[in-house]
Amino acid sequence: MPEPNGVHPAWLPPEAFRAIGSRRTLVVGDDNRTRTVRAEVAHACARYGGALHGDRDGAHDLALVLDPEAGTGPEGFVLSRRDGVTTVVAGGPSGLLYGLFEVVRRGEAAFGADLPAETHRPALHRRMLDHWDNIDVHPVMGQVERGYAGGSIFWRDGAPRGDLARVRAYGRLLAACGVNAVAVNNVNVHATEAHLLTDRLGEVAAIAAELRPYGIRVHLSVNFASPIVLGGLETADPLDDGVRAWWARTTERVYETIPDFGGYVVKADSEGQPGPFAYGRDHADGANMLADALAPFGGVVHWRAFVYDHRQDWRDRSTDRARAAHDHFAPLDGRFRDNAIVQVKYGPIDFQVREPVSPVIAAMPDTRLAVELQVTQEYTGQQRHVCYLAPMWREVLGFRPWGPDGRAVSDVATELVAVSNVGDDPYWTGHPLAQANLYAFGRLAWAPGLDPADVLDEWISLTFPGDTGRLRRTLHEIMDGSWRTYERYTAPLGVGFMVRPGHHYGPDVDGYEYTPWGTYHFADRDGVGVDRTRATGTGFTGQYPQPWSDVYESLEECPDELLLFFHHVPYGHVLHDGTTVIQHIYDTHFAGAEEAAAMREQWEKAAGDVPPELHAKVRELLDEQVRGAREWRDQINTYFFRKSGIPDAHGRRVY
Ligand code: BDP
Repeated sequence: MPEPNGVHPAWLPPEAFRAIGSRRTLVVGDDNRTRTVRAEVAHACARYGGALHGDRDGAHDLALVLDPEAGTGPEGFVLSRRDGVTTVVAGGPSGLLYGLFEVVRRGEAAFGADLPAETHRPALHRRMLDHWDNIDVHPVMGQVERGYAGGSIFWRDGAPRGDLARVRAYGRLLAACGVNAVAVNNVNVHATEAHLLTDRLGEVAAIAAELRPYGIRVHLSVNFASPIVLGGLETADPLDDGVRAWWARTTERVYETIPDFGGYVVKADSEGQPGPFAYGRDHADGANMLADALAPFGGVVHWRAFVYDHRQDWRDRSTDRARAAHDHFAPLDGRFRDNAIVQVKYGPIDFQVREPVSPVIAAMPDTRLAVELQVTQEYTGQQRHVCYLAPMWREVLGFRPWGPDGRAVSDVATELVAVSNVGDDPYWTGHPLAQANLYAFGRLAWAPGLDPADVLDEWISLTFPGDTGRLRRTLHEIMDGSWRTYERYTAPLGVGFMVRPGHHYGPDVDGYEYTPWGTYHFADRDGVGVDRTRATGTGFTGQYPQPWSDVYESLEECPDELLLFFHHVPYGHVLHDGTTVIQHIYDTHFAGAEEAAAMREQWEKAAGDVPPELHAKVRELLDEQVRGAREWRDQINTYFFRKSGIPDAHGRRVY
């Protein structure tokens, strides 16, 4: 498919289709996604000399067959190879599309040795990206809230961009990594954006029309106060008949315009957004009211559990932001409708580089849960630093809240959602290597057990098909460990934040320490960390089931990387590896900054393996990463040296 002008084809350059394009392919089926499959194959054949058939009797090398009897579910497919023919049989049209992209991923290997039938099905049934895009340029947050890849691909300066080819190219990229839902606008729904639900719905419909052929449904963030803001009602009380009727009518109109509309996303009673609390109602009342409006049309509401008091008294040590989501939501388990999905951030605080898995995930057995990740790197380098996040997500998805014999997070969640890192940047994601995070999100949502290094390999071979193996080695050296490198040079041992307030880029150890946001480290001359134990702290450890509740409570058993999340300890406290906390801080910060410098050196080897503009862009960003890592190192080390008075055991300069 042709790329919109000036846009990098990311993981679908024309060469990725060479293996298919040079063969004879049969495509059977007739619906919008099969037509997409056919168009993809035809385009590849036009380039590489292969042929597209519709006739089962003709000779072919690849058969892509839609067969409702296949028993694979709507998105699954069976892939096999026998007698010189590779076959994909899919039970539904989206399955055919995913089967095509699986063949693309395998390239020539899909046409080699025989392959016994393999059934592929997504582990998580909805794999969704939340765009925090605004229509207007927000005075503080800009066009895309926490967007580090330029403006929105949907809107510019208050109006639709009209670049629908780009939206379609985006849908194609998402389908190729398995994403099947997109919420198009910011969860903080400002005045202009609220209108997308009613008089500006046509703008959403236009996006939906481009994404539909790629099996992606469109969702909308809505303002809980819409009946007042848009409908002229006096209340938005979820139990009020007039309010319920307004939502029912409005939702009906949405489905008249977009029959396959996915549903609503709601951030309520959080960081200033309106919600049911104003009427003495709870989150289940609010979510169920919207769920009822959506149910007749098969829609769902994603109700975010990111609810906490952002105006807390920092002197009051009994309040704990980490507790908030569980305190609000766990008591409501069992009260949500089947089409109301509670969307929980992976950690209890806010997308930090290291947090324990949110206890809410284990606390709502009778509720459908979506786990929310942040692909946009708000707290992990803002797409100026290389930070390949798949290893972190793999840990989160594989975490077993009830211990080694219990289920994993990926078994408990029914969906995976992430804040998108895409914008109108030519490379889509600002940092060209941040594309790998977007790709990995989709792949892990499809198959949470995938090895992050293998996913990176997939992304590399799809994105740089000409590579002889040298670029792959370089990228693995740079990216495999980049999350841990980022962790090393930023806030230590799970304590989190220490970022500059507002924009959240770069270090400011005390930036949030005496503010109402609830993100504290409590460093003083004797020690650092947040006491969240039941014995002497906020009691947060009690929100976990066993064995984690006791593991986190115990100073001896608590994993080092989360020590300061759960405990306030003296600087001389000895970690499991025998180093003290203060020495660990110095060592990791020196190491992290050195690793960043090594990444920049390694990238030099890639000159000649990637287009020169891409090489130059990444080099420039790595320069910034090296600068940033040193700044973090120096501020963190100096801060803790001054607090503790304890010098570095190796005599390095820490002040
Ligand atoms: C925080 C972001 C803020 C978002 C909020 C959210 O700083 O911009 O509005 O998360 O998830 O991390 O709603």
